Amino acid sequence: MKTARRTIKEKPIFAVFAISAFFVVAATGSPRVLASDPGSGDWPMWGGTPDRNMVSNMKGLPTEWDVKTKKNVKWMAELGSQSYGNAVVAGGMVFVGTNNEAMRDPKQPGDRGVLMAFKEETGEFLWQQTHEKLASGRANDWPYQGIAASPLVEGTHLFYTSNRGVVWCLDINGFRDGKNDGPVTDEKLTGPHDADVIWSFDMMEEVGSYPHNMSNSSPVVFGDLVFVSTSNGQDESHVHIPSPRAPAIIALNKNTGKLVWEDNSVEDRILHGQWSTPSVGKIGGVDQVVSAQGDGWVRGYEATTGKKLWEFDTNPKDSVWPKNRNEVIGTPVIFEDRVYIANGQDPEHGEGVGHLYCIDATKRGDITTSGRVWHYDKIRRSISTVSIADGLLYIPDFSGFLHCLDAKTGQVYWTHDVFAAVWGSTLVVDGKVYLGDEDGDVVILQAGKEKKVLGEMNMGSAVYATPVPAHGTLFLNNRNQLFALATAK
Ligand SMILES: [Ca+2]
Ligand SMILES: [Ca+2]
Repeated sequence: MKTARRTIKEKPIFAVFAISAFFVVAATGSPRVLASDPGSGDWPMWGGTPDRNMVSNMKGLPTEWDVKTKKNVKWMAELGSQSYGNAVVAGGMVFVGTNNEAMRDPKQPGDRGVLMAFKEETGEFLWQQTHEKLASGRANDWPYQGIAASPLVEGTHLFYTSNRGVVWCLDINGFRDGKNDGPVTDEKLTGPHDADVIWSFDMMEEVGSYPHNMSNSSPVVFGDLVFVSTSNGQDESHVHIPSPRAPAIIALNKNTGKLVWEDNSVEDRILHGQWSTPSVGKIGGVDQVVSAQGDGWVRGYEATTGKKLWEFDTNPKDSVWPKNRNEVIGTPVIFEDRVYIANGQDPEHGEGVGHLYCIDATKRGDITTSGRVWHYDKIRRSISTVSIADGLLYIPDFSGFLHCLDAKTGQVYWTHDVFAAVWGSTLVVDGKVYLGDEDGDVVILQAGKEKKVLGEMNMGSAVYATPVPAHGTLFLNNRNQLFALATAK
């Protein structure tokens, strides 16, 4: 195996999962339609929309800024020391996961996972929810990793997965609306900066999940259901699976938090952990939830019933874990009846070979062969999520190469080396591709078949997140700060 070109700092993985994007196109020669744009100016979930394609119709986002001189920096808010959750924007607020090293409340001290809410316009801190670490330690809840999932906001409700493997539904207005929303009304902390809980679902308790190192799934909603991966995995021996009967994916009623369906097709074949995050979209006329799981397979389910429709193995049959058989950490992207997904490994495992696929998800059963539209093996291990815009697909790999391919054929047009590990994913907006890296650089390239670098800015510390566009502002967190970037008027 090739020696790592980049220094992989000491930290496990999980967090990323929340980090990626996409776009699209157009049917029939009509003007381009970016079907994956949220359409509201908000960015209410990981990926912006349930198909997780990180593309946006927004115009006028900044293409240059300087975090030192504050040029085009609208505001900056301090986060904890490690921030793997990706920001989302909705209801005039920005929500992001981090740890408790920027402690906002002395009554809630020590290492915790923290979800913070800020005012979108000013960066004013509004409220937080914190979670102590699990007593089982790094086996299930790695120190200082904080909240590693991206929240999802629908109306006034916010959903996310905590470091303790609990799915939470909160009121985005907290107690600032003067009302304790239920059914849960017995919160211990009810001040203006505390979270108002609506319901919670403990995946370790309720479905027996044993998260490997961290729970990180970013929820997605369809109808009355909210879907998450359980992160069920191996224990610290990296051999034993304590909970082989726990599901890989669950569907909860979004109003009550009650379990509606679950699936465990993986059983005892988990290679390591399960850190991918599900997507939802209409494929071949059927509303599907698509989930990449711990055996390196991707599975599609009928969203409302949980009926398994298809499954696809992302590894060559002769591959061997962990040498060249991979897990899947990036998020599946759904675009025009196809599913796009790359595989890779925990960053702690370093670099290695990877695979990127375009899958025809209208097929049924084991579609590893029948559903393979194309396969690209020039990618290295990747934990990123593709973006698709104007017929082109963009995806970085963990070795730091950004690949631009024809989305229909898999033909490669160009690659670009950012010379640092990439945990996040691309955002395609206004004819440009934005991508951050572990050295803290954000590169902006021209979208299109010809490679052209437009600029590069450094954020002051590692960027594991993916840029998020909302109302003309670009929100981006580095390891410990959240920036709102906008062209000064
Ligand atoms: Ca409330
Ligand atoms: Ca409440």
